[in-house]
Amino acid sequence: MMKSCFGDLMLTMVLLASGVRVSFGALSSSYYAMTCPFVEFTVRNTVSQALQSDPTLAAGLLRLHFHDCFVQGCDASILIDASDKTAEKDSPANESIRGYEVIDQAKQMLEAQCPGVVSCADIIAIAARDAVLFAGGPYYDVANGRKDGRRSRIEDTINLPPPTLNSTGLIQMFAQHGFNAQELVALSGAHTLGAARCVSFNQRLSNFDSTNEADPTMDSNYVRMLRRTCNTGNNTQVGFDYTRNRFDVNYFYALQARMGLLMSDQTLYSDPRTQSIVNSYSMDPRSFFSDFQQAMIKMGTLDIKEGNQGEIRLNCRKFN
Ligand code: HEM
Ligand SMILES: *[C@@H]1O[C@H](CO)[C@@H](O)[C@H](O)[C@H]1NC(C)=O
Ligand SMILES: *[C@@H]1O[C@H](CO)[C@@H](O)[C@H](O)[C@H]1NC(C)=O
Ligand SMILES: CC(=O)N[C@H]1CO[C@H](CO)[C@@H](O)[C@@H]1O
Repeated sequence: MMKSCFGDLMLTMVLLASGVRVSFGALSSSYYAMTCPFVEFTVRNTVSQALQSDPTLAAGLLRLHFHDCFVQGCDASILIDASDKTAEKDSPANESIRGYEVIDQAKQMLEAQCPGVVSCADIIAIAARDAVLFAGGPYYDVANGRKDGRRSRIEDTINLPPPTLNSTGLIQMFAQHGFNAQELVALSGAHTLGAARCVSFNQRLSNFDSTNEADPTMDSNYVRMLRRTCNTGNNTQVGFDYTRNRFDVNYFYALQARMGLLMSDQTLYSDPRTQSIVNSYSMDPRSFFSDFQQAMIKMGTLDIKEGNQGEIRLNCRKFN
């Protein structure tokens, strides 16, 4: 490991004194303290500039981290470009993922400062955290030390939840990654940011369950509004809540008003096992923020590659 124990210790003591979480498994808050001290500063500046010209990128960066971590662990496998279109990002599940250029830009600046030191996986984790912060969400400490993976296969995206899953399916899938129902709801709260394309929910608008009707868990005026909007095409985007660039609890209000956009959103309110959690987050934003922080820290540690299991990519889109 390329870092000084002494410097690490000093920083650890400072962080401990300030009550900040210091390490999680193999990861450490001070991982780059000696080798690339301005890593957080650099990523934050890059994200800040990107969001100033396009605030909707906050959602893109947050989703990028989710899709990275749920497939093969947080190892930047999502970033790989494959000329034969067989990488993770070529999966329909990854269609519409945004923010790749922001990661490239941060990586380029970091390569200039400290070549070959900072992993793309760590950049994604920090960028997602900063995106949430700039959108008005909670700040949490990101521990670093993830290595970049050497595998990115379209078939691995089977680990991502489809938007048509009901609560039972979601609870099962999240349990496979070590999350309970409460963490599922907290993480789904990420949909306070961003939008979905009509293709992701139009199966709910008509002929649902072959009944010729819309999904009965949807508000009927909302159904009409969505049908009108989606007439313009399957790629039309609809925000998950009224404030798509603002990290708040409006997503949970939407679920209570039966205006959850995806089946996988509304089902969290239909199921008694998760409805009470939706209700408590809607009433108490602080508890949502705090559970979201904890769940994001946990998500950021899924299947971390250590040592020889991974590498520090020089270009985030290519294996070394
Ligand atoms: C619970 C299961 C989940 C399902 C089924 C799901 C599914 C989806 C789908 C279908 C979209 C819209 C894609 C499109 O039509 O373009 C989307 C967008 C999004 N998802 Fe999720 N998601 C889930 C959980 C999460 C989690 C855990 C996070 C982050 C922690 C997340 C973050 C986002 C964000 C921020 C967007 C908006 C992206 C943008 O506007 O560019 N999602 N999700
Ligand atoms: C959820 O979906 C599964 C598989 O599609 C189905 O078997 C199950 O009955 C559904 N559960 C509920 C509560 O709707
Ligand atoms: C949108 O997608 C649905 C299938 O999900 C398809 O039946 C329909 O023809 C598509 N509409 C347009 C305008 O492409
Ligand atoms: C950004 C990106 O690479 N998106 C790809 C997602 O998957 C589809 C295929 O399903 C590709 O066409 C997109 O280019």
